[in-house]
Amino acid sequence: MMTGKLDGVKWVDIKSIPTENAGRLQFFESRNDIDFDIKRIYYITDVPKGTWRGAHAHKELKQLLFCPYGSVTLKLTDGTNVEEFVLDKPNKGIVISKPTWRDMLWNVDNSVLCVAASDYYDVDDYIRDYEKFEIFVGVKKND
Ligand code: T46
Repeated sequence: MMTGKLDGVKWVDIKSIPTENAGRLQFFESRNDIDFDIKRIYYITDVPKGTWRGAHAHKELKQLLFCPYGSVTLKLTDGTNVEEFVLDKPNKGIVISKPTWRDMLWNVDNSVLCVAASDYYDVDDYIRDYEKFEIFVGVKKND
């Protein structure tokens, strides 16, 4: 997997251990595994295959996104470069730490998208207009 086109976006290996009785256990910790403190966890469920969500960016929020069940494609752009990341393993996550426009596609019914976020919910941190995002990141002039 190659990353690098998008500044502030990177794959993270989530620690995953086999457990004695059955199965595997995954875990991560603030600071030890990801470079921000987690203030909020949310997760998206009950979404049919083929659904797009997202269409926004965050001004300040940092997030670790992962999909412990199913498959979700993240289509990300910084306003210039576009990259797609498929989240389909419980031990693979994407950290987004700079303003990045995101669209998410559900590839499998009922895939669970989980997010560990650096801050509480703040409606003012969202940019939901693509042109305003381009101005915010400086790829377009505000005229
Ligand atoms: C993101 C992607 C990956 C809350 O009230 N509290 C919360 O913590 C969150 C995350 C959402 N909401 C409300 C706001 C909306 O009325 O839940 C509703 C659905 O949120 P939204 O349309 O933003 O959902 P997505 O799937 O487009 O985006 C979500 C997150 O909002 C966003 O931060 O990065 O997942």
